[in-house]
Amino acid sequence: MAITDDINAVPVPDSPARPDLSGIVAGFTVGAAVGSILPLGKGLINDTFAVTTDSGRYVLQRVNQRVFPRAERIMANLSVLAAHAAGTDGLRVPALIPAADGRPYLRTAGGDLWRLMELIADAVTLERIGTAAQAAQVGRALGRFHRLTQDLATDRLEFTLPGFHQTPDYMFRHVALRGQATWAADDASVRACTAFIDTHAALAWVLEDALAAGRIPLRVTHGDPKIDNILFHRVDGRALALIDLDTVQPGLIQHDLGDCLRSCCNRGGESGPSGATGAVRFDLDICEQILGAYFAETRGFLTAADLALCYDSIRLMPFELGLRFLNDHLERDRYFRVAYPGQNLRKATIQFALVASIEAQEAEIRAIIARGVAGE
Ligand code: GN1
Ligand code: MG
Repeated sequence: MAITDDINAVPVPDSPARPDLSGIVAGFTVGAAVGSILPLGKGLINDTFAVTTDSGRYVLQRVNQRVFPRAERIMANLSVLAAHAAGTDGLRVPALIPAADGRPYLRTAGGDLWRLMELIADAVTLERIGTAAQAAQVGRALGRFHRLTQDLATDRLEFTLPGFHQTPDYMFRHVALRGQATWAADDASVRACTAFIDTHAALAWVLEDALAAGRIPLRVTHGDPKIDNILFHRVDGRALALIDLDTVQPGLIQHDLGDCLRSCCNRGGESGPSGATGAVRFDLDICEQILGAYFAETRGFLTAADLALCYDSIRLMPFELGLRFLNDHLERDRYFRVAYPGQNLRKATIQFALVASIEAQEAEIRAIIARGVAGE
């Protein structure tokens, strides 16, 4: 199928057969006997494994080509980012291990694309934020990423996922799906979601309008700074790196900030606590710690227009993800990996409940932003 820039299109499926993981690792220049290969992390898009060999530990990933049909762009961006980060403190870019032919990836006969990366030592991910210090580390890490990339010209980076955070596109898709997915029309949860979307439609345009009007610029973004994508030092708890760099591309830092907060301030997690979604709450204490540390790193280059959009970014990103989960449910789970049918719908409901919690605490959140900006 043709490669396309349409984010909603679904080209080449990855081969369904169970891959020969040891054979794949042997195709890279690790030059050592392969020991264990175990699933790693909870990513919804790529397949990820931790590999142990005689010479060290690595991360093996099959890039999901339905989502990233132009994976070579990811590799190009990683090289630019690694060169830019070289010698700086606080932005670690995991090194890619070359395949036997010297390329930074390996393509199997079936067309799958694999890459092998160094595994950052002594690093752990957190299931959720447990302490104020951890929250501050998150804000610091994201702020450093933005600070260290603010002098990296966006035209040096490729768009790995065109349209990724263009919320209006997900709205247009949603409107089309309402007409198509008649099988879901009577479901009470779907109806509750669509009613919520109808009352919030204008929100989808808030950042795109600001960009189009020239009020905020495109900058280098991570694209997916959720809690699972932050590595912490196993002993001292410092944030060591932002990982999952596939979506590093020109974008709006507001997307990153909103996405980070929607992930970290939702203590129940994306799949929610067992039981009612009424318990979903946006945690103000975590928000305050993250923003305080984030603004401490980014003071001096964020503009008044950037800051004025902060609150709207915080409610936009869970809204966008809710839309994306719901759209995927209506498309019968083609994009996000699901553990059971209906999980995307449940996750959509949780994201919309998070938006509602943010809106119920608007005054407090605006006060937190003001304090963070002032450095109080
Ligand atoms: C996806 O693959 P993973 O889990 O890192 C998604 C993000 C979502 C996230 C929600 C390329 O990230 O945009 O916020 O799930 N990545 C892509 O958990 O769509
Ligand atoms: Mg990701």
